Amino acid sequence: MEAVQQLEIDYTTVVPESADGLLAVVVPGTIEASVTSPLRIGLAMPVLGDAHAEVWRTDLPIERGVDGAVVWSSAGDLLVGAIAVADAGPIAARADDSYRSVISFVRRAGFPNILRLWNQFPRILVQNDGLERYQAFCTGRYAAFESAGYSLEGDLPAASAVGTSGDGLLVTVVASRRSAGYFENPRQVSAFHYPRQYGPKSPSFARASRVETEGGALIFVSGTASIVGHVSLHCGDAAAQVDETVENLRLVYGAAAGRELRSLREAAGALYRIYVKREEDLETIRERFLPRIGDDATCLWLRGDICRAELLVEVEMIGRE
Ligand code: 3EB
Repeated sequence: MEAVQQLEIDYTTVVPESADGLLAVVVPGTIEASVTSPLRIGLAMPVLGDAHAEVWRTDLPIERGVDGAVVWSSAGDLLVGAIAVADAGPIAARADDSYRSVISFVRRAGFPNILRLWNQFPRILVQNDGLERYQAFCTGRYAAFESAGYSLEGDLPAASAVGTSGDGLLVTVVASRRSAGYFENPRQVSAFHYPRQYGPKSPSFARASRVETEGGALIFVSGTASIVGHVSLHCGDAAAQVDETVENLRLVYGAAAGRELRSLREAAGALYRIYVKREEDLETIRERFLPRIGDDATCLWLRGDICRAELLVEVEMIGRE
């Protein structure tokens, strides 16, 4: 008998009609999170290439619900939730509100271990009152984690924060009943230890997280870019940024997998989301990136703004061990 799969993620061009076995679908388009079956998580970013939906399937019975502004779906030990809030007033306050809601919800629901957060909001690099909106977002996120009792060092989930062309803040969460492991990259300063020059409060995320499931370990690698130490490298050079990013992914994935990878091709069946800042760099980035990953890997290419102006590409991964 095949092992029960708690979570399988595929890409399709057509969103399935039936909700059977669908934990969530991540659909490029407007930001939306609703409890219409299955949970539909909008991506306010254009897809570069064939339009694909990311389909999250499970063999386990699914529960779905709404809790305040959080819509959610769970199967076994895993829960997926999303909260969409209007981008009114300061982004720091919206980040603080939405994180408080998410953290309190996952705790009440019995899935207190947050594995992964995706943050999407527009005008990420626009300055307001001397702070970029991304930096303001980081202050609100930090405040929410702090007030929830996080140590903000070694107990933070994997994440990404990407600038969209939509409106509103969308936060998506994956959380577990089981405790998770959190991992860092030996050649990068942990984001939660970035120096003050990157903003008044450091970004609250781990480089990767890992949880055991019925079907093996699930690994989430955070948005990863051309950063060594805490410094962005290869400004203006998309191909060189890909090389640096691939090296970071290889090391972070290896840390979470507990084995050294000679190349990303050894992360069998991994899923990659690639955020490209300027569409004119797409071909350069594809040609450089695709030979570095396995033939069995799956990619979703999106047009999104990266949270440092000089970064042209960011890549995140989901893997199984
Ligand atoms: C970096 O390594 C690039 O603020 O949640 C990557 C992943 C980045 C997550 C976040 C930011 C975030 O600092 C930017």
